[in-house]
Amino acid sequence: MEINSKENIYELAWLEYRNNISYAEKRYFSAFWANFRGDVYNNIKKELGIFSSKKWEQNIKENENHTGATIILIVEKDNALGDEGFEIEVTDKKIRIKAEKPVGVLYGVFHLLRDINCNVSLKRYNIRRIPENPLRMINHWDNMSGEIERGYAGKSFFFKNGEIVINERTTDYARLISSVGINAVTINNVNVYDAHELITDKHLGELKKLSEIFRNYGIKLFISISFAAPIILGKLDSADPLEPLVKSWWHERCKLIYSIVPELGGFLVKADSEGRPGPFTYNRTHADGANMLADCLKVFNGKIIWRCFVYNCQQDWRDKITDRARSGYDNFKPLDGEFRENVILQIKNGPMDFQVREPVSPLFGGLEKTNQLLEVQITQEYTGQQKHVCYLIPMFKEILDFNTYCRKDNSKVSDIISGRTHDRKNCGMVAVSNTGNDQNWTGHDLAGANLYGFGRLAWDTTLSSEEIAEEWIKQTLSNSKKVVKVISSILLKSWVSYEKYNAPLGIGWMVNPNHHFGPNVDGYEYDRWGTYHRADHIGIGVDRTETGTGFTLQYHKKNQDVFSNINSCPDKLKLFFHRVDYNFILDSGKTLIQHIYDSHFEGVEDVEEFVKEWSELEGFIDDKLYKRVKDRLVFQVSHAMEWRDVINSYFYRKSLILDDKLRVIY
Ligand code: GCV
Repeated sequence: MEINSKENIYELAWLEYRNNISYAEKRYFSAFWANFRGDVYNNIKKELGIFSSKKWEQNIKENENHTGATIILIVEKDNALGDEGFEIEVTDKKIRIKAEKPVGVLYGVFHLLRDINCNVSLKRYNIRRIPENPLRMINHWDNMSGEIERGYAGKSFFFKNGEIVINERTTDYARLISSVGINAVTINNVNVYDAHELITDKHLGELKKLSEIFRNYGIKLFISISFAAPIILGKLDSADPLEPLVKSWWHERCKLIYSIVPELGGFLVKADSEGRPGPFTYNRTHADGANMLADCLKVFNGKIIWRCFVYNCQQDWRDKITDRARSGYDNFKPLDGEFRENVILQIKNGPMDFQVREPVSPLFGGLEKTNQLLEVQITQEYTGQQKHVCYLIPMFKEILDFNTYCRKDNSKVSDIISGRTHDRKNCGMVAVSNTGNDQNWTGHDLAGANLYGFGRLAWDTTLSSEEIAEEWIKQTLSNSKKVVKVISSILLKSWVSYEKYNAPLGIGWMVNPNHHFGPNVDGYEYDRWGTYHRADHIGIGVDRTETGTGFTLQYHKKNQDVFSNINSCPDKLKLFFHRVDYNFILDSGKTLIQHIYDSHFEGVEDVEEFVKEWSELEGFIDDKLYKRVKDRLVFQVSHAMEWRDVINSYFYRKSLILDDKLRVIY
């Protein structure tokens, strides 16, 4: 349901601050005192006010004397806390939140409010928190028309009919993402179709306003730009990054932009990818392109975030040499060390494109002298489009925990992107947003857990999927034990259940081309935009080892050895790395074909179980919410059945091997 802008009734997701009058910490929330002032201070004051009144219908006032129970907010030197860290200490009379910068205090306040909301006891509460990843970003794929590419939660709340929209929802959004520690956001699509003019006089005034709203919640505004802007806007006949006219056009443009929007964080660029313009047209490298822009932004402290999603999207089916999985590494590894310090390479978690299961991109661990940002997707393009429940935090945890073996120690993905491995500061995590103008922000009510969870995980990658789910449920839906238990159980199983009825064992891509919803085993096999599984009557998969495309060689030795041997390669990725016969025996002891049949039946049974579990919540949560989720789960069952039947029937007809259990396979 789209929000009704006239009534301005927005659900505030995990910032609803449900009433809980009896709670002991109420007494601290009648007074506060701060030793600093400014825009961030104003937001902190507002936040404390909203919390106090929503939770306890109580006013909180600034109190100079701060004699009684008071919240004390302090900005003071403490180098170890850095720009965003904070410390909270609770005594009988005071809650003291200290940071180096006002934004650290803001994060501390959000942390405290979260803990109170989750019923964490404030007895002996004494904590220090510093974010693990320097950059914690959200990318929106919003077009200026108001449509969202791969958006499943309504229209954009940033754009409408070619204009920037700024209203109460903008601030609500800033509050939401700031409260989970997000500190950067791009508002427009990386495919810059209709947003060339964002960097012209026409929109800079509005961008300035947006950047200030975000700044006051500790968030840097970024925008996506087109590499061809000198041609489109400047009427030059080239966008060659080494061409003096092009360089000076960008210099002048950046001066103009920063004269009006001095707070801008920088640009995000998708170049030479899926038809987007880029340096390849001029026989230049991605380093040439990114560095030229980085030089323009350096004086303004701006950053260039440059995507590594570069591949041949028109691979002919007869071409068995090209391997899309190789392309990120092939394109960027040779440039390692050539990028300016204010360039950050944004790398998708896997070498393909946000499939339900992929190995980690070998660029992590491959690049050693380049700033890196891990890109994940919380908009559920390939994971059920927010019609299926699919809690993605367990997937992100696996990615972060992957050991690249690029060093003896500190060589997990989480070490690399936090800067620990290579001692870097311009690095972190980014997610493609799952939000829109739907009243609940994310279409599927349970998809809110992915937005919340991404922020929490980007701040602290050691948090568990269980902890994050529990926090989100308690704040957003209910503190009741039963509700927490049922919804946690559904969320925590949902990714693996989705995987069970999706494309098997890491092969990916068995979706309908273009919109990517629903099963179509040969959709991309016969599409011009080809990505191939090469199934025949004997087996399926592409040999990506040294005897095949050589993709496994892009990993460090230990991983190479695991992935390139069909027996040591984990089942869950077997079909990503190997061509496997239907009769091959997997680690589970089953043949490949029997695994495919069984997992697809199991996947449906899992979702049927979700419906049963959810039904236990009738009367325990808001009725409308109960019904909305129930409807989606019921749909999910029928869609999972479609997946099961299409996939099983395809493999049965290819292999002509009967299911051991003789279930109905069409
Ligand atoms: C924004 C996939 C998606 C595209 C997306 C692209 C990207 O190909 O289907 O919609 O474009 O990834 O990440 O740039």
